[in-house]
Amino acid sequence: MTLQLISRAASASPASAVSRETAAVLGGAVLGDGSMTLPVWPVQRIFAPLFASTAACIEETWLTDLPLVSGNSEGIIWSRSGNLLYGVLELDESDFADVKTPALQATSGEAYRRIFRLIEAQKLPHLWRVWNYLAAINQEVDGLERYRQFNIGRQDAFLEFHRGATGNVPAACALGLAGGPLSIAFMAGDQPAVPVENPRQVSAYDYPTEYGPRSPTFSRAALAYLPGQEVLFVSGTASIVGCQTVHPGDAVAQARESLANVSAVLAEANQLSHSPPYTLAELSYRVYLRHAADFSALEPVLAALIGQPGKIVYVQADICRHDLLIEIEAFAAHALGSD
Ligand code: 3EB
Repeated sequence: MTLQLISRAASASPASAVSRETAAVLGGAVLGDGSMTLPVWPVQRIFAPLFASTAACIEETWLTDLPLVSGNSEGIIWSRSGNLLYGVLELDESDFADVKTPALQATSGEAYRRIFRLIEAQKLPHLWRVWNYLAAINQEVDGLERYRQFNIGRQDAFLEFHRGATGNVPAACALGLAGGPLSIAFMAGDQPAVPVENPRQVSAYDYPTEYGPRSPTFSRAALAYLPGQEVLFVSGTASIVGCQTVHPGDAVAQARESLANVSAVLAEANQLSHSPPYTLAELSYRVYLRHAADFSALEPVLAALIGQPGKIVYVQADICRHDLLIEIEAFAAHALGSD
């Protein structure tokens, strides 16, 4: 079985909708101004300005070569192919407001509980990769930043489902958008992914409480296995060394530090991998920039360091610490030998 990530400009015209290879698409995301026709497969809508793109929207799709089974349960639109499941869930915080719990905390807890119920029912209980988007991520509400509220709900759900909140946790990203619901996309499988950490960074699940009452629940990367293929998900990676933000106010220095962290994660992944070494040049990237004005300075720096500008999608989004200006995530897949 193979899983492949394809990025392309998407247009609003119905013609492009017709030409899509629907049968092979497990799911994906559309990024941009939302003007395109929505596809029929599970799609995460990421309404955010794009850079370096002549298109108003970009479509990222996960293609597979096995038959698909699709469903809608727990409010999750999902599709599975072999022992791989991709799902998307959007929850409005206003539907989960209660007097005791901040709405976002209640909503993130509910979202993850639904995800765990679905993947356990589908007997694909191992979460490999999660993509989290929420409005106003850095805004303080009732004395706590919303990202930190999100973290409480997420960790509660992991613990409630006896998954533990350290060690074997999925690769992830968590970004802020201008508005919209809590949006979570995820990939799950029948086998646990192999978590990868970064020796330059404290594991996020071990962050001290100065970064929030509950730690974020994610690993720095995950290696996961399909029949005949190894896939590598590199989590959102930022300018953090140890547990501290470095180079505050300097987007170019943060970009270099973030890529140094991606390189360190690749080196760790390569120790664990069953395939030839992963390189920066082969990865497909999503790069999130807090400030649109930083793009023209950052783009040549990243293009030079990565060497594959065609495989980078640039998106404007808020990062989960107010002093972080950039976050970089990546994906690659390698064929496995028959041994
Ligand atoms: C960091 O390293 C930056 O909360 O799921 C990166 C990737 C970050 C995932 C998450 C947060 C998350 O702490 C932020």
